[in-house]
Amino acid sequence: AAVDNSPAIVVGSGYGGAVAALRLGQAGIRTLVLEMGRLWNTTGSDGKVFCSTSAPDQRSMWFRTRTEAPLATFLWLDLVNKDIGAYPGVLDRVHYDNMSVYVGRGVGGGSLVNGGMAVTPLKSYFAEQFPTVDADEMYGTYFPRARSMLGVNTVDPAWFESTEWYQFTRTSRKAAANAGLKTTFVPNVYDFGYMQREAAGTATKSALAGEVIYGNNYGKRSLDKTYLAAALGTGNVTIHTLEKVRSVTRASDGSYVLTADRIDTTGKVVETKQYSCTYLFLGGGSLGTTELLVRARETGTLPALNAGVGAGWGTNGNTMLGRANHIWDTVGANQATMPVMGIDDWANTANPVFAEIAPLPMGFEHWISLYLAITKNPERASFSYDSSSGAVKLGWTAAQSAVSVGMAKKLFDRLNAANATIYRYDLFGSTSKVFADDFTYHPLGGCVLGKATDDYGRVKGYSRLYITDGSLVPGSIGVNPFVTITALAERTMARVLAEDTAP
Ligand code: FAE
Repeated sequence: AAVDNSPAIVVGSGYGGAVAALRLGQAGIRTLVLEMGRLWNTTGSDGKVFCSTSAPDQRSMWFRTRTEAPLATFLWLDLVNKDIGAYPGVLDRVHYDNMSVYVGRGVGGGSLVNGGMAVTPLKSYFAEQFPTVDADEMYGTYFPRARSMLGVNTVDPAWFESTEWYQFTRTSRKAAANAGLKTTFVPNVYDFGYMQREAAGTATKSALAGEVIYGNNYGKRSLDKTYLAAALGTGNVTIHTLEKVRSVTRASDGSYVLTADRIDTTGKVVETKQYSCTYLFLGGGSLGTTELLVRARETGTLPALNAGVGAGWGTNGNTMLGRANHIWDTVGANQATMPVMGIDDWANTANPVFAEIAPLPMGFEHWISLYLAITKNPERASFSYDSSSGAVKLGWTAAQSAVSVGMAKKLFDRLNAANATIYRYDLFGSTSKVFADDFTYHPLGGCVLGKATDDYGRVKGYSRLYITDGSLVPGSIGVNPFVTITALAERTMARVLAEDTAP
């Protein structure tokens, strides 16, 4: 097959890939982005790009015949999941032993399906996680650059206090205050001006229509509307969709050679393509990038990759749970899907937890307060290559999840005691499962900065090979991760374009 040559190739179009594509394009470097998911810009028979959360169809999940929503049940009834047709839908749930990982698929990666919470970590914790990175420079230059490019904004506090759509958040805030716990507003990339118009009935509802994990039809500033739109605007960036990079090797002239499978919407491989480039940027996310490199090292296509590749993976301590409120503490039938507040107990060194107050929009009053707790779980796992099946496996154990649960339980036992409330037992499938300890939204690490790469994301053992995504983050960042991933990618691109690509 003919080899298609580009000066630069970017694998994946999530945060890390989008930053790389924009900065390369602006530098005048012709760049090809390879994305395994589809471009989400055409409407289905319902006139919408994304399907609704309450009646999901084939657009919801990546090649599934039934949806796999994080909340499996309600009152132990399997009301939440629906049969669907197999299709390259926008949300994937990747199953490993004891842990499954939610990721976005499509042009924009995780930005298409996530809650939009745009949180900058505590500077001291960032410095603890990234001891070799100049934190002053990050907080002075790259975090502000990332926030401004991502379109981060905050909910109007007066509207927040008065709207029915955030009753659920105010009720959780009150319960936290009763336990002496601090809550804090968190910024988001969803356009809050748009949300207020939704509430006023002057704009089509999206966050106020339950839309989030299967995509937002309006209001969300996903990467296809920000970084990637700007990247295409440079005239130097091209995106190929439904192309999954399968392997990477290096030719004798030092160029990288990629093999990619192009699929159709049934998942059938319709073409296997060969690409080559001088500069290769990996933005396939913690799972995508790590899997590619572990396989490359173990099958000998990039044999000089070091032992840091495949190591240092964590869940950001994710644990989800629900509490049952008293009958007078209503959460409202109407709930916005974009979280705007968290319980911030990170400063509690005995048990650091940051718990996002999550929505559970069911269209009726259910008295449930839902939380996504981010705990300071120190457990890390490694990926390994199974040569008989060709699969890359994750060595995460149930005992490692139990550490996150133990930390979340300490905080919420305290909160329940202060309010004389209890946990919900009916939300996560099997009877009396209180903590969802078997999935994460925040896969981090696998190719940690300074270990698998140098301090700027240059892969050790190879020149002109870079990582720009969540695989650089060492398993934990204490808050929702995409602002950190974006800011680190900005830092990498500034350095690489200044030092490595000069003629
Ligand atoms: P990511 O965004 O996953 O992008 C990787 C891209 O590469 C994807 O589009 C893949 O399809 C593609 N890809 C992977 N492998 C290949 C390959 N071999 N060939 C071609 N393409 C490939 O990576 N974070 C927050 O900060 N705030 C939130 O509110 C939040 N909520 C979340 C809610 C949900 C339901 C989920 C799933 C995640 C949430 N996250 C949130 C996490 C956030 O989306 C995630 O950390 C970032 O998307 C990771 O960015 P990366 O660039 O690392």
